[in-house]
Amino acid sequence: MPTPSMEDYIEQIYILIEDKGYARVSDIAENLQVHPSSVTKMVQKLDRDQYLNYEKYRGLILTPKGKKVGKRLVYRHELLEQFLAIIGVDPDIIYEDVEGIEHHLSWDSIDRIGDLVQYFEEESSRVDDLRSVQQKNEEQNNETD
Ligand SMILES: [Mn+2]
Repeated sequence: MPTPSMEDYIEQIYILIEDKGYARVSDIAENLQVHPSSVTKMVQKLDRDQYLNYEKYRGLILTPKGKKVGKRLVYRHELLEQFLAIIGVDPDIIYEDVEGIEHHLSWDSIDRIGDLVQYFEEESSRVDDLRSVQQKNEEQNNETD
């Protein structure tokens, strides 16, 4: 797994606070599979950049700026999971794939993917049409194997 980015930290902190009401350094470290000292370092940087307020022994809270960014990052992650599910990606690899691509897309691309997800959700026959294309391709691949 590559080193988690600043965005991964903000995303995880946002999720932890949503779920439990607080985000501990040890929980962040576990979720991101990094050493607690890396978390402390990043949390100090995020504090300097005004995404959160961190006080040793008292924990951390997101600033309005941190909350806004966290919310957007979680939305982006969930949207990309929905997108990959709609286009038929194996559920077992969706999470890892989203982790791999989410930081590399512009917000323009994210919004256009949002349009596409909406397009499929508004009419479920559109998903069925896509599945029949996929089935045809699979049959062709089997023939040429
Ligand atoms: Mn993510």
